[in-house]
Amino acid sequence: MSSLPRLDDLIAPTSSAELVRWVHEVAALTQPDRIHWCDGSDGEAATLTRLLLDTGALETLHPDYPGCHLYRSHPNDVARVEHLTFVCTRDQTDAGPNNYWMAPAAAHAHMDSLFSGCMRGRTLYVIPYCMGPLDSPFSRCGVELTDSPYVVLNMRLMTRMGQDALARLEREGRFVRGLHSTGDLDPERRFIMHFPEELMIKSFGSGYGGNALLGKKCHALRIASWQAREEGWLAEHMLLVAITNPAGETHYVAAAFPSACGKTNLAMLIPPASMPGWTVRTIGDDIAWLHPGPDGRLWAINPEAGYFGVAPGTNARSNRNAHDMVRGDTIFTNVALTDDRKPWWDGLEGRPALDWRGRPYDPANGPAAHPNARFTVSARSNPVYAHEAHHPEGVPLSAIIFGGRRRSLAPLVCEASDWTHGVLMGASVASETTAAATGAVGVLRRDPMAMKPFCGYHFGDYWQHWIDVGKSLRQPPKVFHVNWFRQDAEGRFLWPGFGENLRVLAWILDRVSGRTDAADTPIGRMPRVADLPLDGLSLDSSHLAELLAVDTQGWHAEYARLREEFSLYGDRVPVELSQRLDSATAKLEAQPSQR
Ligand code: OXD
Ligand code: MN
Repeated sequence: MSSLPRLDDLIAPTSSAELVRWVHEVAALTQPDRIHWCDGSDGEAATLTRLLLDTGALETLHPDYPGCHLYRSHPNDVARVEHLTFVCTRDQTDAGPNNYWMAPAAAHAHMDSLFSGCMRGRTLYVIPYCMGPLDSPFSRCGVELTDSPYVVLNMRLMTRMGQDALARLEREGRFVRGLHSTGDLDPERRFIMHFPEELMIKSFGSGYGGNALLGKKCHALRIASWQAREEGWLAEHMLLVAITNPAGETHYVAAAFPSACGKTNLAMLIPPASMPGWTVRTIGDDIAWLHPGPDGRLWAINPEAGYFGVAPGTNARSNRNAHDMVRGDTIFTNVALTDDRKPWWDGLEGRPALDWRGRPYDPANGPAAHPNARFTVSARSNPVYAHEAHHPEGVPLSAIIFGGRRRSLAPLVCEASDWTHGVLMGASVASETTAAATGAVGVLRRDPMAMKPFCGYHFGDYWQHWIDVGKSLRQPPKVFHVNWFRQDAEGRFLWPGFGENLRVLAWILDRVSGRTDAADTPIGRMPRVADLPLDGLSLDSSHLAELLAVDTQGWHAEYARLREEFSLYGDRVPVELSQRLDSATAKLEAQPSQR
């Protein structure tokens, strides 16, 4: 039975007939009491915040945190759900073994049955948004329809949302459609479905960021990666930084690490005191869209406008910029509280009084803040936000860095001999799992280009696309692999990480500028100890040797595992990539065993 919409809800503030038609179609299916077209204004945000405070969904914090609020999600809804995330292509093979697949017709039918009537008693919010600067030819618009005011407030911090985005969308006509409802948060009725051929997303049953803020992973990675392949560019799970050396030379670097491996920390890195004259500024901390430019270089934009960062571990020592940034206008999700209502998580001073579920803190119940507790904050609050983030043409990349969280084997840094070798390095990224997704933590899993949960199509085709993009570049960025997470036998980290990572970045930039040599090894080019700028850092020389060693036997086993994993992708694995793996193995064989 269809209820009559209110008259003012039918008066849509847009000239896009397609958008109006879709909103009415969704309203007929989901039966909301009201439709609200978001304009992105401060007044709108204040009204929604008040609404959520009144219902108790948001809570105010200590006055030292002006404009900040606490949100507690349902305890069963605290992370991305990869096993419930689908890519629904007409031909199953296009989604690849790296995605769960369902036939589009069956997926639509299933999702529509879940959405049927699900917004009764609720408001349907229409969120027009633009991923990327409003005036960039590389930006893409989308519209999220959701029944969650929390999602609206987060999307306002994370994207360019509201009237200006709507105006661009009306000019362009094309937009990604995302339909979202928190439903009843029943994990049995939770699905995140992507229809790349229709530029459509349907997400039901979760309010958690990666599942519900559809501009982020769903649009800017899964759908965008598909569009990018059709159009000759790359949508990647990468941070973007501007690094300026003491001579005033600025380089732009993109880096791909799996979730919760410190992308936000690297993007906001504070140079160590012993490296005066260096500055690092953030362009983005999670997603980069890369386009071959007319000059033969690779140009990058950050499609996002805010950060959805992991809170635990963020403190004045690990990331003072982020620590300062979340002192105002921030939404905290699933953090603990001190007795004077300050947000708290592991790594901060003070003591938790209430845990992330609002219970009096009791260590028997586990950590006080959820390990995947988050902050959502506008990039404008970042003290080192780079003005280049607004450049419509993006920034030209000098280097691309891949990395993972690996306690053994992968050295501190290694340079690819050329682009295709770089693609092999990217395809071999592996990392120990973290709390950003549901499932076991600390298990090594292969995460090619850090895109395992986010690539919207077959990995074999994706690697081919990477190789093809490289061929279109006359000055491709140099490609590197880093590992900040090596441990000794007792589980102690061998490398201090955080700000000290700039030493590795400095070597990388020296390589880019041809200022330093590197040693050829069977796995790539590596610095000799004397090449790394280590002044002011006291590091055990045996640790350094360990960090830069090549464990020939270990790499043999690694390449054998990689060959096995490539075989999962069948004949779509590019021949050039397999050949590179063969030649990498042959190089190891020519090398006397080091262990
Ligand atoms: C994220 C993630 O939230 O990668 O950025 O999980
Ligand atoms: Mn991420």
